[in-house]
Amino acid sequence: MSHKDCVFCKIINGELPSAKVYEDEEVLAFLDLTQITKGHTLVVPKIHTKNIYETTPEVAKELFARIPVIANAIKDTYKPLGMNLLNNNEKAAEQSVFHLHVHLIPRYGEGDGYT
Ligand code: DGP
Repeated sequence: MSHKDCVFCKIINGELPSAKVYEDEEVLAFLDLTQITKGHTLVVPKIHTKNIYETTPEVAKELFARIPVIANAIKDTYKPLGMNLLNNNEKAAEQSVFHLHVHLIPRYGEGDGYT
């Protein structure tokens, strides 16, 4: 189910463009607009749920099950030294898009711009 005002639902539906990193029936991964570091990617379930509080175990399982393969694709492409996974829930925790997502943030050592 998609939400008409949700920017990630629009990306999933193809109404808005994105630089896709990975896609299957349940999950889409695409480059984050902000590129906190090179290769910064968002992994989202295609089913709209607001965040970790409101999702289901099934959706969370589908989402997290894809992350190793996506993380390795980013690792092979960008050759980072490491990678942070980040999931923000609610405004107080910096969530700005209210469609569950996980940030994959490649790290390149001191001075990579992410603190
Ligand atoms: P968060 O603050 O955790 O809710 O992260 C939302 C991220 O979504 C933020 O890093 C910027 C990114 N973002 C917002 N709108 C778009 C968009 O239209 N396209 C892409 N690729 N990323 C977006």
